[in-house]
Amino acid sequence: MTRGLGIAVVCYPGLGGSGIVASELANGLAARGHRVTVLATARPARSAGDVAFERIDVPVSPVFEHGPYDIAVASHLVELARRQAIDVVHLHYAIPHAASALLAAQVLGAAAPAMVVTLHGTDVTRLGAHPELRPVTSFALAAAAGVTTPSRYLRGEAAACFGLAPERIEVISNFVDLARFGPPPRRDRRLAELFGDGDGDDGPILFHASNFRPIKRAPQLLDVLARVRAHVPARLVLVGDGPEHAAARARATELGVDGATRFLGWRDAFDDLLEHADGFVLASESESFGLAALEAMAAGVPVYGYRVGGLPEVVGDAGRLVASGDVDALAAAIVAAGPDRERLGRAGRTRAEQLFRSDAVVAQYEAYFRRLLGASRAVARGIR
Ligand code: GMT
Repeated sequence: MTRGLGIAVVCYPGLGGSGIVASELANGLAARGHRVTVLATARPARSAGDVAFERIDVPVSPVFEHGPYDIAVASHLVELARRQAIDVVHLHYAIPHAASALLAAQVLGAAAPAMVVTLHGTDVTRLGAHPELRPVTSFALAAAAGVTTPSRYLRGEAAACFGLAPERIEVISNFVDLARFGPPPRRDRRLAELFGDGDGDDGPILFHASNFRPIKRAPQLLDVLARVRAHVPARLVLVGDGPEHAAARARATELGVDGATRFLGWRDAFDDLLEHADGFVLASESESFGLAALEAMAAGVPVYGYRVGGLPEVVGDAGRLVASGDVDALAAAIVAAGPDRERLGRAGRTRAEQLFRSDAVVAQYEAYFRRLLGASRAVARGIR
């Protein structure tokens, strides 16, 4: 019988997809018998209570403006690896985690665990090329035992940005909990009730969930809604919070679609609402993957957005993607696809089941870790 691995997972616990993927992966690996410890500045929302968690405590001092997070992560890893058997450290989001891993590995020397970095998106596409970040991040990624991306698109971007050979980067897709996100036994009018008319039936209700960062272009969703409403009396429910939340609300007022929108703010869970929507809409300028789109697909909800980044790899035939920034085309696609809602929704669920099952992807990570460990042991024994 193969022994369970000691795995440390480092991630951001905040509102982003990288923290969701990291914590759900940690849960899945623990369920497969591995000893998993999650390290973050707070316990991530979806981290299971029975997975070990250690808080990274970044010192504060009037001497420095920003706490030395990167050194705190490295030091915590060193201390953890000395205290318990760790085979693999899996770091989510390269900045600054790749550099922290390199530092920890240097301190630990020959006893260092295998360092694996999963690139998630803006750590490549927005921050990766920053001159204050790229030299060290490229060096640290080259030194890591393994590097993964959730899409082929991001692998290409990462290889170009950090000068890595594409074959050094393993594509392992994100995944979805098919039990948590699924079509409801019977769709009901709970979204319409948010507008105070649960008995009415006057047009599709669209859904959006994000962290409202500028890259999501959330205000543009209201422009899309206004254009769709020129044809059908659609409405839009938005979940989440972030820097452009206020701008999106203001855009709804400017366009006179206040009454057709509901901003629900941040919620830990929204699957009970999403599954009753007629479509999931996003206007992102870039998405390495689009985890929220996958969750909608698993719930049997068609996805409408722009043909950017890794979204086409994820969405396939489960929705409609149009040229980036073409608000008219996106609105037209939503209107035209309306009668196809059930078929597109079924295609999304099938695609999620076939390509993005959590058990299959967790097993893929496990096999990847074992392969890296096998290779490093072979090198240590002088076997090529
Ligand atoms: O890169 C980011 O903006 C942050 C990151 C996150 O933590 O939300 O999002 C990225 O990682 C997700 C999980 O892998 C992907 O589903 C998102 O598409 C990706 N965001 C971008 O590429 C903008």
